[in-house]
Amino acid sequence: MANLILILGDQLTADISALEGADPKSDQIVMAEVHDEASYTNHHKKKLVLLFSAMRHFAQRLEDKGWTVHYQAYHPDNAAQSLEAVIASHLREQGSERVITTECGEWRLHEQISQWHESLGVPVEIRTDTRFIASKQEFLDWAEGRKQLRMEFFYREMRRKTGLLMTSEGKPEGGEWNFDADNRRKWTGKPSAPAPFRVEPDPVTNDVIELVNEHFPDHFGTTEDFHFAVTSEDAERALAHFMDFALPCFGDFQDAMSDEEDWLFHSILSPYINCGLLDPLSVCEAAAQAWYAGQAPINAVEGFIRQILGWREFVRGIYWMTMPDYAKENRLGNTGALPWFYWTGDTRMRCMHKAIDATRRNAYAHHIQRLMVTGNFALLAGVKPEEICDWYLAVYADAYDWVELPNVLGMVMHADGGYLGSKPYAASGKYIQRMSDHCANCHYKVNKSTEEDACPFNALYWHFIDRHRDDFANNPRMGMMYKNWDKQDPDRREGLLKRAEHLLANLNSI
Ligand code: FAD
Ligand code: DLZ
Repeated sequence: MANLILILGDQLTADISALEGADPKSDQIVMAEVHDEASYTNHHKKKLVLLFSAMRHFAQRLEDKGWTVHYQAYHPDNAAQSLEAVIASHLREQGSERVITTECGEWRLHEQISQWHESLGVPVEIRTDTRFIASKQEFLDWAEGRKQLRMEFFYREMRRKTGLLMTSEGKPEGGEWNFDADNRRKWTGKPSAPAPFRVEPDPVTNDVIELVNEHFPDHFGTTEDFHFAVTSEDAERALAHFMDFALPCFGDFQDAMSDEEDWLFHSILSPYINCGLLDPLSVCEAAAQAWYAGQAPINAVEGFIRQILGWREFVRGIYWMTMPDYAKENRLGNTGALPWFYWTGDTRMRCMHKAIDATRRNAYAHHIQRLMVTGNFALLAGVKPEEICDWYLAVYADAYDWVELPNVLGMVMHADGGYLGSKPYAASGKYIQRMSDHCANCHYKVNKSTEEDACPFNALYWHFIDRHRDDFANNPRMGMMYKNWDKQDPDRREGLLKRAEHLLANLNSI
């Protein structure tokens, strides 16, 4: 029986489950650049280049291996502008009897594909995505009956399951499960941060850059200086580059931010892991190997592995356990609009400007910029979860709903009631000062609170604490904050609230 095998833009993995047992002599593959996928959000131009170029290279690879690949390159005049329309037209042409695909990552498209057997009139086999370390069912089984779902405990299960950083007696290597306490150093320029791994665009990528500039001019960001890997070989080289030059310092400076350096000691691997060019488990194994070989310390290796084995798997589990209702959550009742400077970087707050500008140029900002700068500001400013989620989905090369949504709606906005953290990651300017050198170059003064040139994070922080007393005063991890707030001089409290009200009324001109 001839099958039509659909491979999506984030399924660029040679052993993707949709290809299991397939026969290159009879089965045919479909891959398509389509308007519907390219424009369901205002994808960063570099993300479009990455995906379209990686898809083209992957299709070529399959053809070289003897597969017939029907590849649709993007054109606004293509008759088929959705994946369903592409599949429908191939079914008509080839007369295939069945469609096979691997489950897709996002609820939106998953819902559509789940209905295809009816609309297309042929069986559609949707296979498990085996690239994740925990299946959806495994996560549900783990979650069942637990009062609280905490990443740390799920992570330990994943360590046991994979044996990563585990002794032969079943104990965590280094004697601890988690070395985060060692991972909070500020970076003051030493040791110097490695240059990020670069691949110069080949002719395929250059064609895509031209296409994106021509047909997606209004999308966020720029294609300039595109240097992402677009093949699995180059993504493997990016992994090796990280292991050699950044992993040893990854832990120490994991939470640091710099006015000068966009990438610090982060891996910049998420764009590749998420679209299938790198396998998450192999990445973790490579990191563990670096520790056993004495090339990186335990705090770095454990911290790195936890991000993938713990956080990445955990957010995916939460997403599929709670969707579609999850996307509508807004437990803090936020109604604020997203300030326009999120799209321009045009703000006098140095840390916000730096994070947004890096995002515009690179389609990348590291975790602490996302969480404690742009995220923290949206939380304190009471931005509607939907608006800030749309922004995060648009602006990063690694953004897909399944991973972006829990991180933003849950971790940043605390809009889900606390799956991603037992308290909100709200912080004043002091945190940013402690972890970065931005404040020294800022128009605003981090040591001031109520004056016109006081760091906006300060008054907004206390306003957040004050206005959410009912939500958090009984949270044991927040009690100290309320004590601090209550014991401040009433005039000072009033001054802080007034300053915050002024900021909230004038967010676009901060
Ligand atoms: P590193 O710091 O080198 O970490 C290693 C790897 O761990 C990453 O490549 C990634 O695969 C994984 N990882 C780390 N933290 C997380 C996390 N919280 N959730 C899931 N995986 C994690 N990650 C995405 O892949 N896509 C997103 O759309 C995304 N949106 C985010 C939005 C917000 C508000 C926040 C706070 C975090 C978001 N993250 C997202 C998680 C994290 O910030 C990125 O994975 C990380 O910055 C990618 O850069 P890196 O590869 O250099 O990561
Ligand atoms: C993100 C994306 C983009 C921009 N374009 C395409 C595309 O043209 N064709 C395709 O098959 N996939 C694309 N993708 C990835 C899909 O949107 C992705 O499979 C879903 O977001 C599910 O994770």
